[in-house]
Amino acid sequence: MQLARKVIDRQTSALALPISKPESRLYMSFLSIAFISLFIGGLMGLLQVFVRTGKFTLPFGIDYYQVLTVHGVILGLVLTTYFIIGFHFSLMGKTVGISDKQRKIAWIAFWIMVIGTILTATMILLGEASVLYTFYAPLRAHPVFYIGLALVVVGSWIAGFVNWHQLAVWKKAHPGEKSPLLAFMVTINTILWFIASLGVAVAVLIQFIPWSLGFAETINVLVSRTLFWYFGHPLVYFWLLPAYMAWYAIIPKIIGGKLFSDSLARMSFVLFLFFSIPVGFHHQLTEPGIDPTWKFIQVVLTFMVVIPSLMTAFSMFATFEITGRRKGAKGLFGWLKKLPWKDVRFLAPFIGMVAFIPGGAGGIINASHQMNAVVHNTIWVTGHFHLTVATTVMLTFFGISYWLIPHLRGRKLTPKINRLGIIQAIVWAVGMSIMSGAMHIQGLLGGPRRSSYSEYAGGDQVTEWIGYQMAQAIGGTILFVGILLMVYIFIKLTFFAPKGEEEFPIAEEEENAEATPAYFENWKLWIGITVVLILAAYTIPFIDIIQHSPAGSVPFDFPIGR
Ligand code: HAS
Repeated sequence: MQLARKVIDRQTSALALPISKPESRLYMSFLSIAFISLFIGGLMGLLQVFVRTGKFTLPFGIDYYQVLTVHGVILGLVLTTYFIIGFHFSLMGKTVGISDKQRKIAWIAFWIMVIGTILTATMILLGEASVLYTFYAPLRAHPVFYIGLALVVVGSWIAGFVNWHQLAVWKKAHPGEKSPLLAFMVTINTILWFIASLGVAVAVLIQFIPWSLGFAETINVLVSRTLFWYFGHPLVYFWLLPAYMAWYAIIPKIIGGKLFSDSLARMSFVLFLFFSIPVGFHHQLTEPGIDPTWKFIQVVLTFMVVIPSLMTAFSMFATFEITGRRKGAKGLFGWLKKLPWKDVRFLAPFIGMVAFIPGGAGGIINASHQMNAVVHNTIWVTGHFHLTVATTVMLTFFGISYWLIPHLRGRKLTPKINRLGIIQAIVWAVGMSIMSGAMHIQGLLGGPRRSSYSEYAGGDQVTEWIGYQMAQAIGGTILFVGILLMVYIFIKLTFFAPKGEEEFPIAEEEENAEATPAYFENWKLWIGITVVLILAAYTIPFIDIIQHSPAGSVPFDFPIGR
């Protein structure tokens, strides 16, 4: 059955809801924490690349791994989660609305997350939690570190529940209508987040907290890592999907085009929900204690999760070409000239898309069992995620900020800030190409990841790495300039840009678009299939892991003697 397209489509920007001042305050609070995190995390990154040249030592006895933990936690977990939740709320507020009660609960979510973040950050800064963002057992942190993380997750769940309620209220008021595309996408991403973070919540509550409090002497390392990666891989799609929301539903409007296909966009999000969770073993391909058959099954599922990204690439090319040709483009690639290269709202995410071509290809290499043996635990992997999350996702988030922040603040994106933004995006692309390129090559030469400067007792192979570490320092310094520019732009857009109205760009569907099939609203079906896939991929190997695990590990406290 097809849903009749009789109703006004909330997708269209002309009909989108206004955002009130109290709403803006809520959304901006999330975004502000994201930008503060960008500055702190970026500064830590700069220190790291300097240390790894071998020419710089951290002052005041600060430890490299403490700095690395701040960097990973604050950029990988704090910046992303706060930006995404702020963006999710803005999209929901714009398309389905938020009631006063829902907004109040959203504030509770915000404060729980802030308290959790402060607790976790304090422990890292006190040197009680130098366990990196993956907090792999048997490295042990102070219990407060884990409690803080648990609070961040709980806060994010509450935010997700509010989003679900927002959509439910809207659906009740609009019986028979399809949910607005962006609200549909936010709902998928919050469901994905909720199901995935159950894994890390179980690990933290049942394993890490009792163990770090001394109630349990040992920890089952393999179980904890398996639960972590059950969460850790969907986590990367929780980062990616908001970028895809902008690519599908916002970029077409910015370039003067239309949404290519509402159904294709929804389908790709549904596929992400299905396939992003039952694939965690591809992070554990070299881990002993997991039957290779199950690793193989999860690798096959990993290749399935590539498909929605390929659908997205297809959709973006189609949007660009159709829009360009409508504007009179001729020849095979003439449409490229018609894209708004001087509009930072487009250029920054576009560079992100281009970066995802090598970034995604790198992911496919990582997922291939034999090639994973070459790159696992090398700095190649660090290069991979600096292309994917730190370029594709971040540049798209920056692109979003150029219109979202002035829209929320009642200000304008001026031509001057636009120009500065273009410089920022180019600086980022140059810095990241140098840094991430050097990381990829050094990884292929065997350079390890998660490591401070070391000559490893002077092996020949190690001397090959030094030049690449120097290149990483050059790239990292250029990137830090990019961070300073971005923080400056954020402050300017928030407080000093001229008052005015900035558009919240939401693309409309093509006039003659096919109606979106009604089954897309069948949430029970999507969640049911997701659960079945997870159970199929995890039940037997998990029982196997528990039954055949070696003895648990006693804690390792770092720095030693802590
Ligand atoms: Fe990954 C490790 C596999 C995507 C992030 N990944 C990581 C880690 C992070 C991360 C943080 O299988 C490290 C975790 C740790 O600390 O240990 N990854 C994949 C695969 C994909 C993938 C198969 N990763 C991502 C994304 C991330 C991310 C997205 C963040 C946002 N990854 C792995 C594996 C490992 C791993 C293993 C473990 C390695 C190990 O051994 O430790 C896929 O989703 C990629 C599919 C993407 C594509 C690209 C499609 C291209 C598009 C752009 C189109 C461009 C246009 C513009 C339209 C197939 C959509 C062009 C226009 C022009 C005119 C040119």
